Amino acid sequence: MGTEPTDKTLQAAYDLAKERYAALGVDVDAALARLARIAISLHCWQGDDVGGFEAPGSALGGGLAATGNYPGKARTADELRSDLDKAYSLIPGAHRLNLHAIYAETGGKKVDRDALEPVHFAAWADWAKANGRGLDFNPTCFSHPLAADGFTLSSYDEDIRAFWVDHCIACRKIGAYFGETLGTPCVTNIWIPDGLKDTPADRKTPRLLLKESLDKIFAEPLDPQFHLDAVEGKLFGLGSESYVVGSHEFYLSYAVANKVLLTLDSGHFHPTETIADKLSAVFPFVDEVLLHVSRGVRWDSDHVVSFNDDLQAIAQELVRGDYLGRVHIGLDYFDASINRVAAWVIGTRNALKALLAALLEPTAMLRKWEVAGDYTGRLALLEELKGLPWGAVWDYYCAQQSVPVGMHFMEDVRAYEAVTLAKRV
Ligand code: RNT
Ligand code: ZN
Repeated sequence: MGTEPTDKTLQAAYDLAKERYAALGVDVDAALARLARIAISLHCWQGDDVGGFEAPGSALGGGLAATGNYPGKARTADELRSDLDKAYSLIPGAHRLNLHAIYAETGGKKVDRDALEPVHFAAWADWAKANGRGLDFNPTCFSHPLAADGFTLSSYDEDIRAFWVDHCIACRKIGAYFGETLGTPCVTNIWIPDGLKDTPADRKTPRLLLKESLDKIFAEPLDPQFHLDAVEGKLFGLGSESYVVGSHEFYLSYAVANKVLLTLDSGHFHPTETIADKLSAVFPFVDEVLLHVSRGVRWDSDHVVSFNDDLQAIAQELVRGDYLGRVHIGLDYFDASINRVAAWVIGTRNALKALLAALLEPTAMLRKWEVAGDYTGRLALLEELKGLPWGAVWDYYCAQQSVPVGMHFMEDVRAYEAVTLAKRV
């Protein structure tokens, strides 16, 4: 891993990088100041493979799968918070936490999901407040007996629908409590697994039922200062290969018609589709977007976020379109085959690196050449930019934010694994 670069070498590399960017008219200090204001919502569920604390060993449903059995997964909320604290300490900037309803703390009492209340999340809110973190939230419409046949809000069974409507209403109240307690709006995101393995005879009725359920859930307006609603579609899941009730077009239309946020999960589209291209297409019609930054690999939509072309294109669109003020950036992946704390750290640092690289782009120059029809110049510059020393800027930013520079975060991860995770057997 080498030795930690000295402040002097970091500073020297940064100064050289600044000069290179200044030659293109890019203000590096301003880019770092902007980056420091971006809060990414870390997904709590990477810490325990989307298990939650309802019942020990409860099976993951809804066509989601976390493969691998790396030792040390969090078994309690205290362990999960401890793991999160470790992860945040290795990520530059101030970030949020995205919770799921199955992470309620009910003190050993069985509380079904339609009866959840803010008090069951008080410890999370206290922890968030003490650490200056915002919270986001999600109803958990899977891994439950009433979701066992694959249908929740769009079920033909009225009682099943009512149960999940009540759960989502309970979750909005919990989200509003987070927003009021922490003074930053909580985004509560609805994703349901509803769909069919094989070709349906009726695509229409479940979608009408879903619309009806959503209308009931959102009937009570909540103050956007504290609470925002979002809806997330998907192309297919395990067991819903042929039909997903809550498809992209369904929720895009719902979000536009009902003024809720649209969630775009980068793993939820055809492999050659990118959500980068969708941002400028939906922003004229929706006020705000929630991103689930993820990475699809063949059948899976939830690999650890990698610094790949897709991620960079998303970050570029956010910066070029000046959308950072209208987007809530969340992560969504679950890898159980590697150290789970490292998975958070690597994915979040990658998302931040991509945002930094985008903030360092000479956007005005690129646009000028494009408008003038100089596509050759545009290509030449875009390719040159890939080799510019943004890494020196990133290293400097990590040091400035008092987090490990480069691979040194792995020393902390390994020490935490040896001292804490290894004892969880
Ligand atoms: C599933 C959706 C959803 C979940 C989380 C756990 O395909 O992406 O966001 O990953 O709710
Ligand atoms: Zn998602």
